[in-house]
Amino acid sequence: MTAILVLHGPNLNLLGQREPGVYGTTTLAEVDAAIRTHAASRGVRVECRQSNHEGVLVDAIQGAASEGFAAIVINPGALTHYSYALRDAIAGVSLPAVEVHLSNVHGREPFRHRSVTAGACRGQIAGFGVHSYLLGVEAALACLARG
Ligand code: CA2
Repeated sequence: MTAILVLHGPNLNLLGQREPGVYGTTTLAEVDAAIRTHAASRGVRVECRQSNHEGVLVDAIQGAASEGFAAIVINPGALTHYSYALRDAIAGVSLPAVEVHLSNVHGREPFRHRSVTAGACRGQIAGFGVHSYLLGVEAALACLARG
């Protein structure tokens, strides 16, 4: 069965607990449950992990292929805007990666308009709340289907 690794970056563990006006009231556990339900409906397995640490995310990306994952869906959080280490990790693996964001980063503060990681991904999905992740799974599957 195809397996997709879903990575959540720094502070996303706070979802549903702070800033509901920006990020909604859905908790990370509920986001992960929605991703798993969607993935099951598409006949794929997902594993969701969150870390507040750049290096842990880099290690997860580097190890994804050997752990049996076929693709990565990643919300790098604020690392999106400045982590060349994460960008290099994504660029350094052969797996397709899809960047997702809950909020529409392009309609927010100027520093959020730039993603240093998206260029190493197949593409970026932003602004659809929890649905961004489900669309991210769909995009990852499309990448796998077309090779
Ligand atoms: O919109 C997104 O998904 C972001 O990746 C979320 C990041 C932000 O830095 C990016 O610019 C856009 C922030 C994640 C932190 O989430 C929180 C949730 C609740 C309370 C505080 C932070």
